[in-house]
Amino acid sequence: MSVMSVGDRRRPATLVHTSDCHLEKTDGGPEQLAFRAVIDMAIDRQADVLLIAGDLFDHNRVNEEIVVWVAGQLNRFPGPVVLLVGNHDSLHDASVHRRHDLRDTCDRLIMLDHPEGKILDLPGTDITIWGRAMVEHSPEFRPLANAPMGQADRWSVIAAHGLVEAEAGRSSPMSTKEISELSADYVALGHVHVHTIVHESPPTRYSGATHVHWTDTSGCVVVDFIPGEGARAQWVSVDKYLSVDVKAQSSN
Ligand SMILES: [Mn+2]
Repeated sequence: MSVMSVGDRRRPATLVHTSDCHLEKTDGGPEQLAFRAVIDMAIDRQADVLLIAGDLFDHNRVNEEIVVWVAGQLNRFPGPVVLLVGNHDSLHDASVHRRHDLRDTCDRLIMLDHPEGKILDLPGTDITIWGRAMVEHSPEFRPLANAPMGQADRWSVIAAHGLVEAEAGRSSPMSTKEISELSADYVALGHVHVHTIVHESPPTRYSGATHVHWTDTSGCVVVDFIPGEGARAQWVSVDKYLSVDVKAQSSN
């Protein structure tokens, strides 16, 4: 169900939802181009919040060069950036996020870094985001377990990285039943690389990877929170921002 009240006083807000950026190489390739383009689009649209729903990095051994580049990109966005980890950058002891804490260089970055879940009230907005940090990508990890009830005076967003309607024994499972019982205005998923509308109420989507190799598309989901109506989500191509040569540029 969606959280809705008569006389909705929540301020309108726009959230950019991306995931599965799989950043690793610093060769100015399609992953870097797409990530940079998502940031440009979010700035252009004056989005209030940028949410990354897991797999920002491709693996836990990425070198410092790409971490520094990512920090530079995130710092270009003027609002809060919320980061959930995924199975490629999960939060175990050898995690890239433990070796290189992006919060050291990104003042506006907030991490959903608690294994049991963490609620964040985002500064300057009426958006609240909850998500559980994945430590091990295993069948026991249930990304939506113990999700809190949304509050009527906040835009409630749930972020999760895993597989909806996974076969038995697959890791990080979520069920359609669980999703339909969530009390939230929007559910932001990561893990599936193709943009997918998973559920209508609450609106639930996989943003898809910032760059999808096999279709050669780059984009993310823009979510507008509209008082009295709820969340209006749309996948947006970032093709028009791809032309700049990333490698030739500094972090700006
Ligand atoms: Mn994943």
